[in-house]
Parts: sequence; C-alpha cells; structure tokens
Amino acid sequence: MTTGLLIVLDHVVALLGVAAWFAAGATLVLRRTRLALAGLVAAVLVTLARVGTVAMLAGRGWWFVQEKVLLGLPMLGAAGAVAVLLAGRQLLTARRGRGDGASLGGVVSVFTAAYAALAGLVVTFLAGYPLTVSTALFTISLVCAGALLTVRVVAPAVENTADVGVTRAPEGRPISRRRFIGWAGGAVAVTAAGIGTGLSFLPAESMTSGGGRGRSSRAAVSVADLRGADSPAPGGTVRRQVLTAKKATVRLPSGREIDAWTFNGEVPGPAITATEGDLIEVRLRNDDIEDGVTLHWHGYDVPCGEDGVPGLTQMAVGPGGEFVYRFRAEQVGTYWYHTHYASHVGVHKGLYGTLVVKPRDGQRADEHSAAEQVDLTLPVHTFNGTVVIAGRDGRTEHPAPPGTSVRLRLINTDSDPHRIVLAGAPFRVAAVDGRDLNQPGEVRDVALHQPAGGRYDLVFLMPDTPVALVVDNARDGGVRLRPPGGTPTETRIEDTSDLPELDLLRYGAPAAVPFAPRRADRHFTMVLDRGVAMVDGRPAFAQTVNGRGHPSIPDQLVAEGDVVQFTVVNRGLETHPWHLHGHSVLIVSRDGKPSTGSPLWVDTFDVRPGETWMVAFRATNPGIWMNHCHNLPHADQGMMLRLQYDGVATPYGGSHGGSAGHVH
Ligand SMILES: [Cu+2]
Repeated sequence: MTTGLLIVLDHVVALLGVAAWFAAGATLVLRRTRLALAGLVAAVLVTLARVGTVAMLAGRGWWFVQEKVLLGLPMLGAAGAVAVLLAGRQLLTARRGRGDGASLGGVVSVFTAAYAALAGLVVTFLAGYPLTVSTALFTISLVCAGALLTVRVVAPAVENTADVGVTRAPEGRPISRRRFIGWAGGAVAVTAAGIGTGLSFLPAESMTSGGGRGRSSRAAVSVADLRGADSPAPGGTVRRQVLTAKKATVRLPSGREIDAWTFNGEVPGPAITATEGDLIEVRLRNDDIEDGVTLHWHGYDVPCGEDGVPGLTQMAVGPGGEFVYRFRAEQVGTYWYHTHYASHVGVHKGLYGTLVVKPRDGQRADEHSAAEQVDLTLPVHTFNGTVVIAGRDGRTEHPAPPGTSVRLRLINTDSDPHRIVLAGAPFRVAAVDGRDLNQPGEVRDVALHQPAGGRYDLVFLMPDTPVALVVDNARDGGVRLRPPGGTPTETRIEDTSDLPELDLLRYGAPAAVPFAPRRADRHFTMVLDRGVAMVDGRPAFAQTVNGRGHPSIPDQLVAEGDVVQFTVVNRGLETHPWHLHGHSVLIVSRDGKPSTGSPLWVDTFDVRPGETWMVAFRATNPGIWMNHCHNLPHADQGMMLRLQYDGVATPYGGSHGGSAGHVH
C-alpha cells in the first residue's frame, strides 16, 4: 500500500474511532445497555485497529505519526482504558440484570475517550508535524475541560434515576468527590492552557543551519550587486526584448475570448530564444497591472539579482515602472519565464512565456536539438478550464514529413500536474527541466507525469502515420503531427488513461555526478502539510512547511560550496511541486529507494501525498533564494521559505511580496 493510501486509511480508522466512542457514550446515556456494550466493544476494536495503522505508518517515517504516537494515541489509550474499566464493568453487570450500566464515572470516561479521539484527529489536521509542547498542553486542557463539562451536563440525568445503584456511593459522597474531581480537573485544564499559551509566544527560530556552521560575521554582499554579465560570450550576440505587462482581451483560435494579463498583449508572452553564450537582455515594463510584476526565469540559474522575486531580489515593477534583466544564456534547454509577484494570480492570468536556449558548438549541436527539423515549444496552460497549448485551444495540427526528427518541448505552466501521452511513435525523453538525460531509452505506450513548472523534451522520428500529443487524456485536443497529405480523420486516439506511468527515477543510464550526494554538509527536512499557522501576519488554514507558514518558516542557511541535502516529506493529501530557485537539484531517492537511472537534475519535483524525496545540490550560486511549492496558490497560502547564503543580504525588505498590497 502506498503511504498516501495508508494516510487516508488511518484518517478513516481514526474517524470511525471517534464515531464509535461517541456512539458508546450516547447509548450509555440513553440506557440502551446492549447497544452501549456493542458500541464500547466497537470503540475498543477500532482503537486497536488504529494502533495498527499508526504502526504501519510509522514504518514509512516518523514525520507521518509523531503527533499520533506522542499525543493522540496515549491520550486515547489512557481515557479508553479508564472507560473500559468503569463503563465496561458496569455494562457487563447490567447485562446480568443488575442496573442499567450507566454511572456517572462510566459515562464521563467514555465521553472523555471520545473527546481524546476527536482531539487527536483535530491535532493531526490543524497542527500536524512537528508536535509542539504548546499544542500538546492545549489539547490535554481541552479534553479535561470537555470531561468536566460532561460531568455537569450528564450528572443530573444519570443520578435522577433510581436504579443507577450499582456504583452509587453512600449518601453525600458523590457530591464531595465530584467537587474534588471538578477542582482538580479544572486546575489541570487551566494550568495546561496557561503554559501552552505562554509557550506559543516564545520567539521561533528564524534560521536553521541544517547541521552546518552558523552565520559568520562576514561582511554582507547585497543581492542588488549580484547581477548578470553585461556582454555575450565570444561569438555570441545580444538578444534584446521588451516585455510590457498589460491587461488585454485575447481571442483564441476557437473564437473564445479570455480576459488575460499579458506580456505585449500576447498569451503566452513573446518566445525568447537564444544560442548558448548569447546575452539575454529583457526590459520589463508595466502598463496597468496595479499590483506590480517581475520576471522570474524558471529553472534558469541566473545570478540572484536577476531572479525576479519582489521584496527579495528587487522591488516589484509598478505601473509606469521598468526593470532590465541581463544574463548570459549559459544553460542549454527548455525553460520559461513568469511574473513572481502574486504569481498565483498573475501567472494564472497569463503573465508567462517560454525561454529556449540552443547549443552553439557544431559537434554538440549535431547530437542536440539544432539537429531536429521540427522543433515545437509547447507551453500548456489552463484558462478557466480551457487548455491552451502554445496559445491555441482545441486541436492544433503540424505537418511533419516521415523520417523528420521531431522535438516537442513541453512546459507545464499550470499549478497542477499534467498527464502527457505521445501516441503513434516510440520516443525518448531527451531532457527534463532543460537538462539532458544520459542514454534515455526509447519508450512507447507510457504516460508522463509532468509537475507544475516542469519541462520535458520528447524526441522521435516521424513515422509515416500521424502522431498525437494528448494532455490529460483529452483526446479531442492536444497537438497532432501529420505527414503531408494525411487527412485529419486518420488520427484515432485510444483511451490513454490506463497507460502506465514512466518512472524517470529508473529511466536512462547512470553517469558520474560532480559531488557525492549522500555526503552532505547540510541537511534540511521539509515536512509539507496543511494546518493552522500565521501567513503574512494573519492566522490561516495554511499550506505549511514544518508546521509554519511564510514568512515564519526559518530560513535555511548555506555557505558557498556546501553540498546540501533536502528531505521533502508530504504528509498531506495534495501534491506539492517543490521548486528551489537558482539551482537544479539531483534526485537522490524517493521513499528511500535510490534513483537508479540517468542522473536526474530538476528544478521542480512533484512530492505526491505520502511521498518522501531526497535531493541534493551544490551551493554554487550565492544569493537569497525562494524555496517553495510551485502550486502557486499553495505558495500564497504559506508554503514558501528562503534559502540564504552566508554573507548575502537584501535591501528590499527580505520577505517575498506575494500577497496583494505587500510591495508596490
Ligand atoms: Cu503545494
């Protein structure tokens, strides 16, 4: 069973447990002795099953169970044991015809077990990992308070009837004992809540060094000074482009109109192309996007000052403003650019475009993309449910004579993953996220899972029959390549939803990598989940990293030259495409199983529910870099932090301006 399914199963069993304990309590109050006994037995059995699911989950990683093992189960175990002792005994006696099984102690202890079960589940959903002492104390306090309240509410009902006699104490005693329990319980509840509140106000650490050296007193370099080269490499040229952000109504080929935010009135924005060694110079202007815009070069390891993060590497460009980006095209491959200001809105509305860099020297060019006779750049974007590929909705057709070599550069510019199928020809995945794979083998009848922000270059030889690119099994849409003279009706696409998914961790051949990824100088763990946390100064049901939301997640400190490992764990039920700016990372393992195919260098990797990924990189690009989920609404809801090089500072405020009104 996958860990994701196990997480769901554990939630279901936990919920059943809550229901069973409450049912046992309710039937007990109603004096339905047989039902109450059945409810109690069910509650105990489900609780034991829960111990089983938690134990199985623990086998997948401590992150998945910490709060259950340290708080939820002990609390439930203690309350449940008392409930069995008090209520269970009485119910058995009642079955033998003496009394109705309902005593104050029995009822209260069963309800307390129900509260404990519920509280454990609530802690899992609202707080998660890591469990703090403050959360634990709050929870215990609430369960105590619930028990006391139950005494008040239930006592009259239980004691007004004549035949509660089996456990009834002599006249006078229940009152004073109850009063004592009330005082003691109240004291525990109030003390725990008080300490919990106090602890929650302790200042949180603002930086974590991942086991490496702490911050040095080295004089700070400003990110404003970490800018790109201002001339091309020998033999290169300058590629100039002006991108003006503005609102526009864009008419798609189908006739459908979308109210978009555009660069130069186009969606996607103008395609930027260059040859290795060229200087890319892009002048960003803003006509009428009130919140402001920037340009982020997704997957392109530009110097930090060109990275386009408002409030961190520059200020956002407001209406009438401008910013010039300059950097050398040193990486070959398929990339894209997009605004990084309130990007969950801006990118979605259309502020994105493609960046493709082709190799320069002849020999490499021969074996690389320059050799392809058909070379299509295909950004996939969804506008209000309409899939738009390279600016066209519906189905697009391209002629391709048989024998032509074809390269399709697929770019996922959405916030959700896409499922890509190439039907009609065997193909190779030549590159992932712009980086060539080593000896990628030919595959067919497989589906590719493409993370948000990710790129796949598919190459193949055109057969003498049509080839179809199918996105998310939408067989009427997508892209068709057709030998000249072929008719559109020739392309019959089968249902692709059953095709197995190509596992890129086992694709291609191993090769040497420039550092030992398992011998790291620093190691950071990021546990992704949902929970209640502060986001931009406001409490929210956030997308969290280690239980916190932006900007309260501690910065990760690295020093230039360090080998850095990330362990990224997804405890939640949503997929998180993890994206580090300024570096590509090498996939080391997924769920503990090492990557055995071609070295896989990516800038975005999908951590699906229950998955644990380990990646590594060498810190060779000084700066302060965003490290975030590329499901952009998730990032906006808190799931972003910063990776900071020792000795680098920012003059722009320091906190990524994501929410409207943050930076102008
Ligand atoms: Cu996410």
